[in-house]
Amino acid sequence: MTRALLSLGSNLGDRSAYLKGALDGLGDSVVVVSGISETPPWGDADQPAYLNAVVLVTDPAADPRAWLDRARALETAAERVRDPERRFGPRTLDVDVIMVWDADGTPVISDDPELTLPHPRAHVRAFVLEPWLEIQPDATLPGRGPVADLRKAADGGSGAGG
Ligand code: PH2
Ligand code: MG
Ligand code: MG
Repeated sequence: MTRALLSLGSNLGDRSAYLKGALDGLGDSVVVVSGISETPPWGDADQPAYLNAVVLVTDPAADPRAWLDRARALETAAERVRDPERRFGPRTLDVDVIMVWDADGTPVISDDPELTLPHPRAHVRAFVLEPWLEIQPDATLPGRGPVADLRKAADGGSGAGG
């Protein structure tokens, strides 16, 4: 049994439908979903506003790599086109793995460049911290501290995307 916290974002096309498609795709793995909020773009300011949410998921077998594969499959199903010139540009669907907990509830820490855990920029992103607090008010980000404190320090606007 592993759990993961995924962040969902969309700022192209029918944003609500893309988020709903992702939640449907996660199916029985979904434990709890935050509300969906419209947020100003981080990173490249020159793009439409996002709809963002986070979702806590669980699976008897999924390891961190499997969560990443599922995230990518959801993005592909949403017809996401990757622009190599614009890493933080607009997208139909972005699914980021923010945290993974192992079978006994211990957070997985990893510096694997393909899947760094916890997500290396989660602590400064209001669009992740705010909905996370909503579903886990006592959450802590390993190495960074209580999510409630991080949320107070994070601004809602500019910052590195990804
Ligand atoms: N994702 C990005 C870049 N900027 N801004 C907001 N508000 N929400 C996002 O999900 C987001 C972003 C690239 O992943
Ligand atoms: Mg991503
Ligand atoms: Mg992202």
